[in-house]
Amino acid sequence: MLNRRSFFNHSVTASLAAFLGFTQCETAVTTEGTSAAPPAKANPNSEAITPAIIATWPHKEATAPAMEAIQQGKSALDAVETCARIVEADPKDQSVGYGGLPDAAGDVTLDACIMDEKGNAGAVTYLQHIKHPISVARKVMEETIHVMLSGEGALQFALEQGFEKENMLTPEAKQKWETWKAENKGAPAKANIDQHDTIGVLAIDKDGNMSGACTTSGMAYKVPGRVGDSPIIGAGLYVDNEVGGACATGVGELVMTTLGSFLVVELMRQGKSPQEACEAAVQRIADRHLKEGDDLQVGFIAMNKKGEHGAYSILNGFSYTLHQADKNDIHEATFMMKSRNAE
Ligand code: SD4
Repeated sequence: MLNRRSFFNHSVTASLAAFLGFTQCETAVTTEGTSAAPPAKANPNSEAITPAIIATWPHKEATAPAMEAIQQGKSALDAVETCARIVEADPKDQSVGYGGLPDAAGDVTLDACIMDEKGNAGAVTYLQHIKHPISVARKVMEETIHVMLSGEGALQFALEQGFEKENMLTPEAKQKWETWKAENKGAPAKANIDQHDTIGVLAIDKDGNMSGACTTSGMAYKVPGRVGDSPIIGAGLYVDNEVGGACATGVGELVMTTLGSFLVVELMRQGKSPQEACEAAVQRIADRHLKEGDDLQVGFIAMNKKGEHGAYSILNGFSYTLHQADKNDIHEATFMMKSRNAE
């Protein structure tokens, strides 16, 4: 397997890296040939920071072990991976990993991405048969020169890395898909508010460093081949260790076309609070994409380097989990308008 080290030890390293503009890696090569990434910038506020984890949707069962990992000295990157893996393995969560609802053809295809405190990123899209796409995404980040692998290539890479091929379609998910097929006569699913439960998670560790992860089985009964926002760096997830991070959930098409999570982080960089930044990003989506009568959901969570957080969605019903200062609680996000389906 060609990894960052072997690639950059190759004789064409300098010229190719310059040609391709690999800013992520070019400063990482030492004379010994090791591939240490540049150190994360020291966090000026680290003394004031307590570790924190924020995740989309009610996932206390996942944020608790992730916080435990941080308290034991693990990094924010380890914590977000821990959190995402717990949800990926849960067959009851029908929007993530094992147990996720399939596409229109009955195939469970998974999307995930991860970002560390140095700005490195890894992603997989349209990955089948692997229970932990978030860990494959991390391997892409750490073991290859690439950011994203897709489909069959991603699967082959995962198998080479020692991941096992498994069936991701649970009997419950299969049953739902069969009912959908019978009722919809094969028509593509409409994106509505019931089909979202993607986990996006951000963490601040004891050193004050931030990382993030996002993992999903995507929109239920999607057109085969469809990839959503969740594995797209800047759309489903973005982390800048100097500013903060953001994650998205909901109708991926709306998030991808506004690069929603990047937008939230850039708005925080410009001085907005995490809450103001989430609200402005939702407003941008509404201005650009929403038509009268649309009932489409997008929710953002954000956290800045000070550990301040925000959450906001288009429609009511979006919630998030915040684990901070010994409290691990679920909160309802504020929203722009009520769903037409709301009681
Ligand atoms: C997607 N954003 O694939 C994801 C869907 C989602 O819970 O949030 N599902 O569009």
